[in-house]
Amino acid sequence: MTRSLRFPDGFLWGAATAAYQIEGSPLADGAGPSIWERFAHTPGLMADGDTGDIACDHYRRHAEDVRLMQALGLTSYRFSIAWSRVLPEGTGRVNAKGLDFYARLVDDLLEHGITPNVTLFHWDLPAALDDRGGWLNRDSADWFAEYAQVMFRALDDRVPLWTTLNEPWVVVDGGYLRGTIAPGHRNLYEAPRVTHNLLRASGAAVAAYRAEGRHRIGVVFNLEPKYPASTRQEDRDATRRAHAYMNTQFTDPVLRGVYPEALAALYGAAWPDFPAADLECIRQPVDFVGINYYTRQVVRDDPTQPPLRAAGVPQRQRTHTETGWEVYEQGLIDTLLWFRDRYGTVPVYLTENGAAFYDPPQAAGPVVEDPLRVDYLERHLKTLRRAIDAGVDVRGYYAWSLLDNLEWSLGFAKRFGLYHVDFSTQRRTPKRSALRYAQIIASHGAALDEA
Ligand code: PNW
Repeated sequence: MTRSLRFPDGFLWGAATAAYQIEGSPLADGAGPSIWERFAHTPGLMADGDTGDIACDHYRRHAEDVRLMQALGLTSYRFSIAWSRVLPEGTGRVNAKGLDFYARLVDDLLEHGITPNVTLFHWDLPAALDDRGGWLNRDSADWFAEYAQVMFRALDDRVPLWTTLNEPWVVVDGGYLRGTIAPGHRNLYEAPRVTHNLLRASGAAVAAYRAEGRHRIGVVFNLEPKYPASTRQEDRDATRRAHAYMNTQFTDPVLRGVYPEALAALYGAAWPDFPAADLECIRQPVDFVGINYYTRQVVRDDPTQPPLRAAGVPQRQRTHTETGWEVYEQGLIDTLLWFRDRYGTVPVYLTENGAAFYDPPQAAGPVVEDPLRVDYLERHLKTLRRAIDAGVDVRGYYAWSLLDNLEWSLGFAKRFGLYHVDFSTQRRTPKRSALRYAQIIASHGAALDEA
């Protein structure tokens, strides 16, 4: 007899998006520009010259998109607020029209029985704040707390789940070390300072929430398990360094109040002496942690590369996505068990999981066939169910993403959506994975048994 894969009662079935990736109309109704507006309009930085000027036109089609969520049977939707729609200069004056867009979206979600899960920062820093040093300025923690407070006061009566930051590692690594995303810096000295100010900002927002929020707040990390390419000591050491850089650089200070020791050696002379009191602010207890899981990395020591540039060893025999990520669902349970063992029983949401695959264009067909994404979804949900059986307190799952969208500097060519978007007509078409996810949701996971 097969054990039923039904998920626990109250488990949230979601999909996720981010403001700049889907909304379009980035300057509408009095919004200020963000660093993504600037980055995307700097020639040569975006694949195919793509921008978020229109994206999925969600700013104007949000009602239609909520109906797509309803068709899936979603019980939760994770989205982000564009800070500069609400505070065009980043601090100070509030733009009522910007706030209003999100208030209407929240109301619409609630009317459809969908729990909003709101991310305050998914990478689109107001450009006005970048002009003041952005995340390199220690004042950024106060700016963020001020903005967070505006949002709490406007929406906490209707929003039960808040997250401060999405994936600080990607901001630090892509935005300040490698320059692949906004603001496009390449500076080893900036990276650890940005880590620190992002985490201080998150802590300050959590503290503000404790003062006046009535629900729950957490932070979202992208975690990627690291496995040594061999049993050689050099490979094991390189694996530990890669893990400290990508994972515990963020989770340890927030959940234990310390930076991993390995960081000082990794950053070398760029590692600053942070005031000890900052760690107390960073360590504000959170109500939950969001984990974004996509893939793993197999690490081999490479003495010819700087320590933060460790490239993974390709696993050629296995399936990879269009962004070059190995499909490795075992890494999800490994990560969740590691997280629970290291940090204890803090509730977890899987706030992103998904895959870019090439979806063959199907002229006017009712469904886009995406067998690889169906397989990815089923593998990861089954593995998530095993983690819950093993005692990890996982409260919900969010597929990345509801819609094909702007995959940051990779543009529109990398499609992660459950719904296909034709970017010339804005027509949305369900992919097979959307229909499969709807079945799984309707059966509360039991339909996974047949897969
Ligand atoms: C996440 N990595 O980004 C983001 O939260 C989404 O906005 C994005 O569209 C999605 O994943 C797909 O890429 C990541 O290099 C970017 O490990 C890079 C990494 C992880 C997550």
